[in-house]
Amino acid sequence: MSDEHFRCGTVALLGVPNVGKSTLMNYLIGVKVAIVTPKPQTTRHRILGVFTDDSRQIIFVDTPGIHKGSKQLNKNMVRVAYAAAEEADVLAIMQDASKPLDKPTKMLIERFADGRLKQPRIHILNKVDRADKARLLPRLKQLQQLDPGAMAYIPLSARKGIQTDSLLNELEKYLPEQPKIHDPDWFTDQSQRQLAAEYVREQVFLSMHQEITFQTAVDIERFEEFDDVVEIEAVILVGNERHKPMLIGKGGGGMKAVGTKARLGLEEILGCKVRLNIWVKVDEDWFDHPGKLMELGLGTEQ
Ligand SMILES: Nc1nc2c(ncn2[C@@H]2O[C@H](COP(=O)(O)OP(=O)(O)O)[C@@H](O)[C@H]2O)c(=O)[nH]1
Ligand SMILES: [Mg+2]
Repeated sequence: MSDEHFRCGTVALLGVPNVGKSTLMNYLIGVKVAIVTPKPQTTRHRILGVFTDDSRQIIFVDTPGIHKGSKQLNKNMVRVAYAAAEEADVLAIMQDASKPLDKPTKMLIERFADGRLKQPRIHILNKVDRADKARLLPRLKQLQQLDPGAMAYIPLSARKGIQTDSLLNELEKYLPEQPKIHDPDWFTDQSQRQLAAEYVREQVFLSMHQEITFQTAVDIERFEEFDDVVEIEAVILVGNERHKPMLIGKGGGGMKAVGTKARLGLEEILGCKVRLNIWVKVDEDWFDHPGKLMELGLGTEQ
């Protein structure tokens, strides 16, 4: 295809926590660049995932879910999501179609439907693999009433890859005609170091209770590449002394399981052997300190 008709632009993935934004982006680009867990607020910062084929390059911006929360970390996360929306060419607003439309989702839709942001809006009804088919049509109608000005309403399953091609084709229509911005081999803005931190955090999120995961962050203190192995030293920060033994587990078993699973994932994405050492450190209330958040890459300037 000649460059003349190539389309390239950015799509902000927006929605309340847990609707499947990160799952969708990973599925579309074919690599897990954004971690996924059943816990809300898994995604903490903006992550780019780039899909490229012969005729288009779609730069997805995965965002933290838009939610309420009083801590500085919550506020930063929501700010990051709105900033991504302002800069995007298209807004993809996602909801979980397997559950009744909840109030936060409704408020979010209304907020974008007011037209303050001029970009075209496409609504995604995710998790249709788990949704009651009879409820889908009324749900689509309800959505059309909430946001009659949207360009499309697309039911799909990010996990199963159902109808995701329709989404790509629909998104493409609203991207500017311009040559690709990124090299087709480049699929994310996440550094290997960031991926390492996120893969460890994913395992902590999967194994621990939500009360603990919110207060957990991962910092990579050393990331060193050798010919056939990458050595990584990771520190898991917990916000409370009580959480440390819970995380480490009996005889260190909890930590060992987290380490093994994170290492296997990293070996796959980095394509080489990984030696991973993990330490746990207490840093009281790190999630409410703007300076500490900046240090961890969780400030608003990202
Ligand atoms: N059944 C089903 N589950 C999904 C689908 N997409 C995402 N999920 C699950 O929903 C949870 C939240 O997904 P995630 O991508 O982290 O949501 P995010 O917070 O919006 O980024 C995870 O447990 C996913 O496996 C889907 O299409 N079908
Ligand atoms: Mg996410």
